[in-house]
Amino acid sequence: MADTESQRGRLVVVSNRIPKGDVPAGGLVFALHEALRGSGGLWIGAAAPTPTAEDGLTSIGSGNYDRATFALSDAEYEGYYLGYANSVLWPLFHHRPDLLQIGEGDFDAYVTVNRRVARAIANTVGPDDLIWIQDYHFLMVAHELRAMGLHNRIGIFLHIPFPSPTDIMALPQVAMMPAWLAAHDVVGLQTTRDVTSAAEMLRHDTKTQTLGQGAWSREGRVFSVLNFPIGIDAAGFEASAARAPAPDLQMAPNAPLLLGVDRLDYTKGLVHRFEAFDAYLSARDDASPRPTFLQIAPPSREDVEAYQDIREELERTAGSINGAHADLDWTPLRYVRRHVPRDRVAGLLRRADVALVTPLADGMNLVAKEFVAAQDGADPGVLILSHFAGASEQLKDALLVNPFDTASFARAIDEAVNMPLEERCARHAALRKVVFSTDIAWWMSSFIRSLRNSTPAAPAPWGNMEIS
Ligand code: GDG
Repeated sequence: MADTESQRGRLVVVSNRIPKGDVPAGGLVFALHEALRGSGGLWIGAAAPTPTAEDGLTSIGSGNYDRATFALSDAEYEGYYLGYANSVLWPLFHHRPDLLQIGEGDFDAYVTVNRRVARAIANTVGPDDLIWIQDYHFLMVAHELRAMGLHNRIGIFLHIPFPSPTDIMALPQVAMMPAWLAAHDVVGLQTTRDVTSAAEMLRHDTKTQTLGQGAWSREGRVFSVLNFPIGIDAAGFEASAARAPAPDLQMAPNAPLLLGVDRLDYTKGLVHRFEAFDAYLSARDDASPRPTFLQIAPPSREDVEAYQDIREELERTAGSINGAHADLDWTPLRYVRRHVPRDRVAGLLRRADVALVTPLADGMNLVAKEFVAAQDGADPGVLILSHFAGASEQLKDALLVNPFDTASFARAIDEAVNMPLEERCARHAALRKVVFSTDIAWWMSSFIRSLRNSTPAAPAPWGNMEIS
């Protein structure tokens, strides 16, 4: 970030996850680190849970910028993180209201943690500091800050989709949502689809008026809801993929490699993907080179029941596909349920002939962009991308599929495996242009510019919300 910007107030970033030691290369955490390294400022994130939690921040590092954690008790971790954030907001925002687990007391824990974070911010910021909140863990923080009388510019970026107007009705706190959003100056979403869903919700709120062009007004406050599609460190990822050692997969030299890389999450469409691969295997010409589909799926949120269910279902499906198609010298589906080092992921994304990025719902999906950056433009692989990934709004030259339609998904795999070089090159060149021109630096500067240019929060009669 330019020096002139840094002189206009500190950047204070809040995210649930914060690196406690070395900052891992790549990903959002790395991007936030890079931004703060340039501008200076403060990064606040959650500490590991302990039996009891006090207010305040604990410094965990300083240098170009400071890092600090807020405390979480074991009970708050259960209620705020596993409960309200990941068993209510996550499924709801990913169009899965059937998976909601509305636990008694979970929302109270969410309120407690959001208030603690807000108090910590209020105690540390100066009037010109910019506050940038990340994601669904902190939907109420800005509202709390306004209640405390803060007039700073506050932005939030939601990394996940915005729920549809019908799904959102399943949220017990739906009536509070417009006030939560209106407490920010800029609400950043991934796609225009998300902006449309948020607009639908705001239009139904009698206290909110549209001002056009993404601007809204509610009880005297003006705020914007805009989309800022997140990108990757495209040049950095391209370089690390190019220098990664070729993976030793023990495959026949001309055999196609299909690759999936996802956190093990029910939103990522892994079972549907396995079923489409099964249908493709059943229909393929036996004389063609035998493909391998490698799925890397490190577990996440294992304490949440829905994640245990999807893990069991995937294992059953993988077993039955290999049972039906494997031979003495061929395992068509390789399922690796563990975290793989980043340089090896980059090497695999470079080696892959086809990437399967087929979530049922996804804010953006960075793997789609990483695959494009990793590929060799002279002989590129093919990206199969779900319509339901936010990335599909930008990456229109991928082979776009509906993951629920197994037969056409299987045909797309066949088309990808057999696509002529000329078409692969043309599609890749178009995708590469998008991935490099809207990279992570572009995303950060677009958001921060929009936040800096927003109207400063006018003093407003801001009462504490009633929580029953
Ligand atoms: C949320 C939104 C949005 C995966 N397995 C391994 C590994 N990964 C890396 C990938 C990629 C990242 O994790 C996953 O990013 P995604 O974007 O695919 O998905 P979420 O984690 O769900 O992220 C999403 C994102 O926020 C950013 O706004 O795009 O929609 O849900 O970078 O490469 N990395 C390593 N080993 C693995 O086994 N090293």
